[in-house]
Amino acid sequence: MDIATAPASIDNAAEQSAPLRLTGSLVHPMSLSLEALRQYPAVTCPAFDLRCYTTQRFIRTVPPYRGARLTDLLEAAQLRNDVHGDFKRMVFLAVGHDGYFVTFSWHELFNTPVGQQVIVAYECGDTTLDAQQGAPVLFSGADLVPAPRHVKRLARIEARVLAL
Ligand SMILES: Nc1nc2c(c(=O)[nH]1)N[C@H]1C(S)=C(S)[C@@H](COP(=O)(O)O)O[C@H]1N2
Ligand SMILES: [Mo]
Repeated sequence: MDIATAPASIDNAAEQSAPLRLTGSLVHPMSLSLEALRQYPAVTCPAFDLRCYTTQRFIRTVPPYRGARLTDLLEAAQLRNDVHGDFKRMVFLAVGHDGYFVTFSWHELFNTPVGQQVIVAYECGDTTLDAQQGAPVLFSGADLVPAPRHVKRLARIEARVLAL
């Protein structure tokens, strides 16, 4: 019996089906499967060159992503606004399964053109993405250097109100 590989395959199966969670300062925290993401209006972004910010290394040209807007998902989950002005101090963490994470501010998402191009993708070109291919992928299409806010295996979006 191969006792070394059995638990690993169970963990792998669990992670494959793990839904994207929307957590934190929300009226309706949510869990969204790849199928559930398809219930939201689909947007397609242009193909782009993936380039690392740190090294400036060209990684590859990525075909057009198709997915749901992050702002549409957050509107469905409804942001809490417990204290007047909370949105001014609200940030969002986009966390990958490996612990890699990046941030967005409320103003960036809801009050600049950047937010209109932040998508949670489940298709790339002609390919439907599964977890092994990195789905769901968070992608910020207006960024000058796209790799940092291109989060593979997105696990969680957390809304937080910052305090001094
Ligand atoms: N989940 C996750 N996404 C990530 C990263 C990571 O470490 N984990 N690194 C980012 C950075 S800094 C770069 S340069 C690219 C690397 O893309 P590649 O793994 O396809 O080469 O992925 C981005 N997305
Ligand atoms: Mo990078």
